[in-house]
Amino acid sequence: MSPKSVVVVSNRLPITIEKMEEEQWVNHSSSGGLVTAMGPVLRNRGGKWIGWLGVQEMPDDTSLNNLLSRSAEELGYALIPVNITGEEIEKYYHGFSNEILWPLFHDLLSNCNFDPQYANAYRKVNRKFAQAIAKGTHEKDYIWVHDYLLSLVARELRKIGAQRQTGFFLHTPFPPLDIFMKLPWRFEILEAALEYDLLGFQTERDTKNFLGCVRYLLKLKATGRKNIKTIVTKKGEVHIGTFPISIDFKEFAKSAAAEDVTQEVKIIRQNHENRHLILGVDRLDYTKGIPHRLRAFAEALACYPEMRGEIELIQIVVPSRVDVSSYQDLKQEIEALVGEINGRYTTGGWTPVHYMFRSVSRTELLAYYRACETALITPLKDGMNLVAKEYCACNIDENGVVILSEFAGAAAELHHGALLVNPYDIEKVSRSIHQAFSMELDERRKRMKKLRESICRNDIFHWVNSFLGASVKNPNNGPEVDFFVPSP
Ligand code: GDG
Repeated sequence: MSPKSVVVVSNRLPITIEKMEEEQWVNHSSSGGLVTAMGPVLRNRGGKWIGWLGVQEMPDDTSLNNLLSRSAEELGYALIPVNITGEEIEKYYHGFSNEILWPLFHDLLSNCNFDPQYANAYRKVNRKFAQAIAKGTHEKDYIWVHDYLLSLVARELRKIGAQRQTGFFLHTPFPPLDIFMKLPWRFEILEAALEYDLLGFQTERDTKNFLGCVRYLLKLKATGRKNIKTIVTKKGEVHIGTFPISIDFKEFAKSAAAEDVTQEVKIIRQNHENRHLILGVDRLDYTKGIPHRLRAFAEALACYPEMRGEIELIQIVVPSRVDVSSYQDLKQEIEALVGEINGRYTTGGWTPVHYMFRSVSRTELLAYYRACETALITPLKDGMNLVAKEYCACNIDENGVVILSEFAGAAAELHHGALLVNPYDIEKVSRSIHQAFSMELDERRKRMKKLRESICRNDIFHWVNSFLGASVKNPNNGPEVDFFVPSP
């Protein structure tokens, strides 16, 4: 009998590919937290990753095979691509996933476009993922599916008669009943979710929201232990738990202390001598609350004149979905606000907002984390927000302040050390900016130490181990291999 291995399924594979001259395809490995965390679970243990390559034009068979075997060799596990057509990307990815589920799950109902055409494409692509799983994995493999784009995969697996043990982790928040009720496909999404064997959410609030929807809409009650609940459906048992995602804390702390980052920190400090630097880093997305943050920063300059000439906001916005018109509108709104603030307050030698619309290298990002006295992280809603955790891990001098939205998943863990704010409350955010600016070193240290200790304890390896650990609570359920990952 084949051994049980872990198979990760996500919309995107952990590599990106690009066509060079002479029709040659090249691959680059991605280096996100999930890829780092899953490496030790998959590598040399028969592990596999299933996902889309991110290109509409697929390489021909020979180039594709070469590319995948080269990548598999580098990563130490197999890659199985799912082919998605241009029209499917429009309707499944941009449509159902990003015009319906993404805004709905972030409580932003007015951003939803409930176009009925999108639902079929979503089902069809989830079916394609199920087919790739059925074809590319063993019956005894453990299938770990990620995120809102693939909520129907377990149901599709059953429909095509493929028996697999499955787990699902939702990286976004799960909305409260009042919001979820508005989804025209609410029963289908909930019922399909209950076809997984284990469902994981970022925070207790998300888990409670999900259980509340199941209780009200499907009349099913959860029972069981404190941290893992069980729901019995016609199909069997589903386990539900909270597993807050994290980062490779030690790796971030180590890289932040490295020479290249230290040099970069010096340059940033020289360019902003004697200033209190406040950092914002976000993908261009309306959930991140960038305009609200800029208004709060302007309010702080208006209310606390002693901070003028002393504080500077460095706002990095990473381009994302720039071909979507609402995202272009958001970019224009941000740029108009930056222009207004700078136009109003700039003096010779002092510019209040430094705005970058591009992604920065990892070295640069870590240097900004280290160089800035305060992180201003104010999403309107966020599954977790890894920037908050990365900022703390890189704050090796332990003197930074985190101002954090109470609607970021990270607030559940970081509320003891961070200054929590409601991002819609411009006055409160502005007061918190002033509080961070005036905070004594002793208090900053006390708060930052707490934050760092907690993130170090609950790192990404802890997250993987708790999810996979919960999947084996039932011995017939989870992977048999010794998959536990030691924190390096
Ligand atoms: C989803 C959920 C949840 C950002 N700019 C640059 C850069 N980054 C990296 C950061 C961080 C990541 O991107 C962003 O992570 P977030 O957690 O903030 O947000 P989402 O992308 O929205 O992710 C979220 C997450 O899934 C995990 O479950 O926390 O709530 O929405 O790692 O470092 N990296 C580099 N240059 C940049 O300019 N190199």
